[in-house]
Amino acid sequence: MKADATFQAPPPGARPDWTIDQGWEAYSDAEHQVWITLYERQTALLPGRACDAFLRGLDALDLHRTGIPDFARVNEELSRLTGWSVVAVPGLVPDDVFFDHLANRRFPAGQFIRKPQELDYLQEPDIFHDVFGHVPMLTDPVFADYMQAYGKGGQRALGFGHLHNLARLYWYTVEFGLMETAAGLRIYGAGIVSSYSESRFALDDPSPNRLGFDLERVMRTPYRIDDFQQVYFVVPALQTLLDVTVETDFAPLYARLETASDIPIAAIEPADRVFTRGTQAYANAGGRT
Ligand code: HBI
Ligand code: FE
Repeated sequence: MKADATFQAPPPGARPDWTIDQGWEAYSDAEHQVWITLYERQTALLPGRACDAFLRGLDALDLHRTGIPDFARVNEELSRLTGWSVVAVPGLVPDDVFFDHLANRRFPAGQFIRKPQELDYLQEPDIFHDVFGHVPMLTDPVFADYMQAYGKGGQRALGFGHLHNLARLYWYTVEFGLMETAAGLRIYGAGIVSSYSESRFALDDPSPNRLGFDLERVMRTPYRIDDFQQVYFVVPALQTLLDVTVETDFAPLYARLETASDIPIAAIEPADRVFTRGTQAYANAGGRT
């Protein structure tokens, strides 16, 4: 059972809810410069690729200025728009702590920024991924409600011992989601919009499958954390995420998932709506290595 995860104490200096002070004054010029480099690379790429909600949020929060944003300033506007706030954490936090923050409309963001020599790939979410990638979407009222609903759902999933299934929903929507618009596919997932290479791969590369979003289907699909995704799921609108999360009774769904097998990562099922039948050439050639 994954339900009774052992209690993890916060690291020294962190509060019981794992938050820390951002310590904005202490960032070095070199750290601010990393933010500016990443910010300018992404914003040159994202018009016509990121969805309107993301681009509007980025604009509304003015995350640029002279480098790493000060959470106190971001929160003034963010809390006014949707009642969300950003809180600083040292890095990954335990699942129950993460969900408690989301359920209370607080987004835990890594306080540190990646090193200049690891601009493109890192293991733990840093402030650029968390703030540039996630926070603009939290200015959208529908997405804001979806994230809170996910936090509450995560708390229940822990109780059911089915977090591994619900985590796939987070992965294939909040982190790597695509949206269908009249102008074509657009990105809303934070893992994509914060990545220079995946912002292009996710939309343009012939390798990955791009399939219509279906909750149960997504929850049966494993994902990879070490390389570009082999499958992306496409929602018709952000409202779909909120509706499906609020309207689904997850208890019988988890009961069905007990016996349902996982779907191989690159498989296309008869019921899938296919936007792209990927070649899988990238993954078959060994991916990043
Ligand atoms: N902690 N800081 C941080 N960021 C996350 O995205 C995160 C986490 N802890 C747990 C966690 N995510 C997972 O529970 C979910 O994404 C499923
Ligand atoms: Fe993330």
